[in-house]
Formats: sequence, structure tokens, C-alpha cells
Amino acid sequence: MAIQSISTHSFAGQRPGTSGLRKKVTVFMQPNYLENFVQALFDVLSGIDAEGQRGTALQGQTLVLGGDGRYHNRAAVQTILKLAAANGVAKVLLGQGGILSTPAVSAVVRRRAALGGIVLSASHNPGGAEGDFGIKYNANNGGPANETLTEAVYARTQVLTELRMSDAPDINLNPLGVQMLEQMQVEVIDPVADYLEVMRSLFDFDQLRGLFQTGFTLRVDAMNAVGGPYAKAILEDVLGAPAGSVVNAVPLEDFGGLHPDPNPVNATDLIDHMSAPNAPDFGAAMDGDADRNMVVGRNFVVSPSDSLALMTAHAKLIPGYRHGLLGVARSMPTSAAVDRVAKALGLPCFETPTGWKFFGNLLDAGQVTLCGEESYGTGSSHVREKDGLWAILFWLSLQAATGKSVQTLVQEHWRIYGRNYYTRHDYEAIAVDVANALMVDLRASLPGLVGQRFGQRTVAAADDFAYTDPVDGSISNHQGVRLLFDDGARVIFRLSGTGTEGATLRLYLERYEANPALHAVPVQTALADLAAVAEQVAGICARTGMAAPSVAT
Ligand code: VG1
Ligand code: CO
Repeated sequence: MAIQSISTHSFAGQRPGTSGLRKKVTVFMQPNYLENFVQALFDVLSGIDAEGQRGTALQGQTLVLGGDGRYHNRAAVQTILKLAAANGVAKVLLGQGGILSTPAVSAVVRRRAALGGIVLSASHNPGGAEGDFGIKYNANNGGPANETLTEAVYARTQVLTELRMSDAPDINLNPLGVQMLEQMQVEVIDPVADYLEVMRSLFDFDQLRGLFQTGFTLRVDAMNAVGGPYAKAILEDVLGAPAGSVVNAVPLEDFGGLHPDPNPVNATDLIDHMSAPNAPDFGAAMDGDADRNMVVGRNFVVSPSDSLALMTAHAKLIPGYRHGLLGVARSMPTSAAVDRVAKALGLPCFETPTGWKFFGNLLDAGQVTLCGEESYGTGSSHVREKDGLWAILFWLSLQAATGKSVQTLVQEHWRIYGRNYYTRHDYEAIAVDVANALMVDLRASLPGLVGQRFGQRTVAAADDFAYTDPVDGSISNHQGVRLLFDDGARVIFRLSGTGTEGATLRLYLERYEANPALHAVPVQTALADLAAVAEQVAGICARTGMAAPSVAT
């Protein structure tokens, strides 16, 4: 066994997007593609100087490593271990079998005071040999690296010429305990243990056991992804939910052909079960890396934006939040439902760009406790990622504490705070130049839109969302084009930063309805006039040739 110096050449396009570097598996399998990115990361973490001299900051350090189990996960783990061993890392905490959910990586980094963690996942993107792969670095707070770090890594990918890598044979990823790779310890850990302890510290497990003893039924669809082992261990083994409550619980390399994106369009089997006559009391699904969640009642789907608002309103019912919340944050396109609750409770409420990395500073600075995104993501200060199973335990606890169903909880919430009708329309796999031109033209038209009337509404403001981080003052521009109407309605356009095929245009529509008599309108009907405004302003159909979105959630 020896450390090798291997010459390499740079690859274009290794700039991380909304959540790490995501590409087709075939791109990641090119010789040195993954190696380059990881070497660039290690170079930056080592404290490399302007002359390209690597520093010593990785020496003696511990990193956490694991992924969602998708195709290429195991091979990537072996590659990263060999790079880590050659770059002076002292120890890697590796999830057994190469498995760790995204929130679990965050939990392990924090509990074990690691330097950071590497998450192998393309999250909600499809898996398998033809699907996507991804890699993301989380810093010592357990959260996604900030843009300064990801930019530095990207810059390094463009100039690096040498990989440092051990030529040792592959290690066995399965037995728990310590193995040596060169001078580096690899400790294979139980992927669930640390995470379970964090959940135990937040929720009343006896109360949840009691809930299941009363005959409460649930169906949690792990979509053949990494949430399965966590949900099974915690819900069934520890809390006593009926065996079989967690379905599709074994992580498969291709997710069994499912698209592990927990929304009503992709989790149709769950929706069917929840609308059957003998439906369970509660349903939920998670995504590929178990950081997203969809909450479903009997015949009733909860909007993620409403979920955040409702969690905020009821947080004191949960032991981990019984002393109240410091504040809340939502991504800009997420509906303003939570803003109303924050206002009523006198809580600070922040609006950030899309992507969990923007919540990190607010959480670290103790300015917020709960965060959420419209894309089926909610989480809190317990880790620095959104957390699917945490959200499920939160909703189960609310039902246990109140004795109310999902539907009753949400409808009561609307009666108190009003309803923010909300939908997102995705136009997928558009030609990149078409998508870019649409956004450029839209930006150019913004000044002229202010003051224009569309039906009953007038555009009160139109801008391209820019964010100044209140903690470190960093500025992020071009985070989404917004039309803000005088009645509070919003139409938002942005391009996805996680897709791997062409461009994806996301159109977000929202309007507020205070009158409880008007709270039962189908969502797409309630927002049809705003969809028409979006079409009029952006010409999506004319430009893309798509008469309807690929997905509406
Ligand atoms: C999407 C969502 C965003 C989320 C991101 C990562 O990003 O819109 O809210 O944070 O995915 O989630 P984009 O740039 O494609 O809109 V995950 O669970 O895929 O890591
Ligand atoms: Co995810």
C-alpha cells in the first residue's frame, strides 16, 4: 500500500448548484471526475495557498462519510476513502454499507465534533445507472458548505493537476468498528444510532408509543430510498408502530424504479392508499436522502408551506420546543403562511434564497429555530439540514398531543390565519438557451410591470430577489424574479439549480384567502388566474412549446 501521485486534467462544469454537485451517473463515472472534485475539496480544506501549496488543516481531523445508497454509492465511498487517506485525514466515520441519510450526516458531524461531512446523494433526482449521482460537503456545523467554500472548491477543480490517492485495496464497508487505511482510521458506524438520540432528545417517545397503542395507524413510504432504515428502526422498532407501517423500506440502487421525490405526483401509491376507504390515520413519504417529507392525512395532502406554518403555531406542544422558538425562516418562494403565524406570535421571520445552506448562519447565530421550503422540506436547529423523519415525528406528536387529525389541524389553522393558496409548476428539460432567454427578458421587463393591472390586481413591486445574509453580510443576487401584487399575491420564476437535464423553470404561485367559506377551492382552480398572468408575462408556452407544466405540486 502506498500513496500515489496521479496526474489529472480539469473537467468543465464542476460548480456546485443549489445543493452540491449533481450530474448523471455516467458523468461521475468518467475516470478522475469524482476524484478531481474530492481532491479539490481536500485541497481547499487543507488551507492551500495562492501558490498551490497544500496546507496542514486536514491533519488530525475527522470527516463523516455516507450516502443515500443509490447506484455508484459504494464505489464512490471507496474512492473518497483512498483520497482522504492520502490527504492526511486522521479518521473517517463511515455509515455502515456506505449509508447515511442527509440529516444523519448532519447529526453525526455535530455530535462527534467532526471537521465536516461528505454526503453522496442526488437527493430527489432519479437513481440507477441511467440516473443521477451527487456529492455535497457539509461544514463543522453539520450544514451545507456556504457559497464562499463551494466557489473555492470549484475554482480549484479548474486548475488542479494532481490527485493524491492510496492504492490500497477496497475496505469492507459492512462490519462495525475500526479498520486502517494507510495511516487513517475508518470507523464504520451504525447509521441510525446518533440520529435516533437526537430524535429522542426532541420528542416524547412515551407519548408516541402511547399513540400507537391506541391503534393509530400510519403508512410511511420510504420510496426504496435511505429513509427506510431510519423510519423502520425508529417508528416500528423503538416506538412500536405496527410492523409494515414503513413501506419500500430497503434502500435500492435504482429506488426500485420509483422517483423518490415526495409529492403527490411521484408518491402516487401513498396518495392512493390515503384516499382508500380503509386509509390509515396518517401518511408520509420521504425523498432519496430522507431530508424531504410529504405529510398526508386521510384524503388530504398538506402543502409544505402550510406544514411549516402549522409547526410554528404548535411548536410548544413538542418537548424540544416547549420553551418557544427563537424565530423562523422560509425560502423566498415558500408561501407566506408562516409569516402570519410569526407575526401573531411576535417571532422574527426571515426570507432567504432557495437552498438549505442559507439557513445555516441564522441557525448558528441563534436567530431561528424552525426553517422550511416549499419543496417538501422542513427542519429545525437540531441539525443543519432539512429532515424528513423529524417532520414525521413532529406531525405524529401533534396528533398525539391534540387528538386531532391532519385535516382538522390544517383546516383549523386556515380558520385562524387564513389560507395561502399555493402551487409550484415545473417545466422540465427545457433547452438551456430558451430558459436563459426567458429569464433575461423577464428581468428586463420588470420596471415596466410595476403598476400594471392584471384583472383585480396591480403589480406593487417586481424585482430579482437579492439576499444579504444578516449574519455575515454576504450577498446573493439573482435568486428569482418576483411579481408582488397589491393583495399579497405572488408570481415567482426561477431556474432550478439541481437538475441535470437541460434547464428546469419553476413557477411559484401564491395568493391569500382570509374567508373560511372560500377555503375549499381546488388549488389549481384557486390559482388559475395567476397562472394566466405568468403566461402573459413570460410566454412560457410560446417559448418552450409546453402547453402545461411537467409537474404541478
Ligand atoms: C430544489 C428545491 C430547493 C431544495 C433543493 C435541494 O432546488 O427547490 O428548495 O433546497 O432542491 O433539495 P432547485 O434549485 O432545483 O429548485 V434536495 O432534497 O434535492 O437536496
Ligand atoms: Co433531499
